[in-house]
Amino acid sequence: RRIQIEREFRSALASNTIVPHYQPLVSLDGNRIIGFEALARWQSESLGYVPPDVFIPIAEETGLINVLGDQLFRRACLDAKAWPENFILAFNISPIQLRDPTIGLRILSTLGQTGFNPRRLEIEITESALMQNVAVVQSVIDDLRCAGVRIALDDFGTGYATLTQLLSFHLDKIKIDRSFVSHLDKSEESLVIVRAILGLAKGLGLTTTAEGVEDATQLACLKANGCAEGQGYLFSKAIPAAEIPALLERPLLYSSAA
Ligand code: G
Ligand code: G
Ligand code: MN
Repeated sequence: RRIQIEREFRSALASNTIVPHYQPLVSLDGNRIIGFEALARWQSESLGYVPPDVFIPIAEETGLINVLGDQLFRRACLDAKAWPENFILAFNISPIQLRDPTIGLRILSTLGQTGFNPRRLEIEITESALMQNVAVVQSVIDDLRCAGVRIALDDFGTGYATLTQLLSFHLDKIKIDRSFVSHLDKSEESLVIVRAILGLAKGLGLTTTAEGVEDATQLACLKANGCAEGQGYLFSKAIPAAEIPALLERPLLYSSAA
């Protein structure tokens, strides 16, 4: 099965059939959409839907992640140019992609070619990415930040980085992992952790996004504790680019939630 997926993956890559879908990023101050995170989606004719958890690791093992990433990023920049002018695009870069010291310059070159403003781009990287090849990662982050690109730390709280290690990088945003958000209403411990992360971020001057917001209780709790942005099924799952205009037409659900 793995060999079959890999074969289909190579042909999907050649025919550009793996495409980004977009999940809204919502400002909790008034529940306004302020941008979208690109998430790779592959609907294969022979295999059906293949989730990124399956094909991203294959792309990484085969070394094709750079080709895939570049393809998805170019497409995302072009799609994002059709959005309202101030909307941001968030794009994921895996630890393997960060081993390549040219990734930052490739991202900047695609921004130049597509005419997408670097100040509207947010690159998401995980804690584990920061722990490997520290010097390379640092220089990639510096290249990007110099050009105005913001850096978000994805899945915060699930990795093994120490605070000192994290703080040695210049970051702009922390994304609170959905495992903490999903237990907010049931577990006192999750609430304590979420509050601690929000306090830490505030003290360090970083913005915060809560991932995996699924219900109005979680939303109210995040808002009450000063979280700036949210993302999750409560607002919308990731949708194809073509569905974005319709999503922006109608008011967001829960816009009146406390
Ligand atoms: O999209 P969810 O829908 O299933 O994504 C699962 C995982 O795959 C997440 O950890 C997400 O960061 C990762 N992922 C999704 N799209 C991309 C992408 O375009 N590039 C990279 N590197 N990872 C992605
Ligand atoms: O690791 P990263 O944060 O990039 O991955 C985002 C992943 O989270 C994707 O797989 C996306 O489909 C998923 N996701 C987004 N919103 C929700 C949600 O509200 N609940 C759950 N369970 N998963 C979500
Ligand atoms: Mn992400």
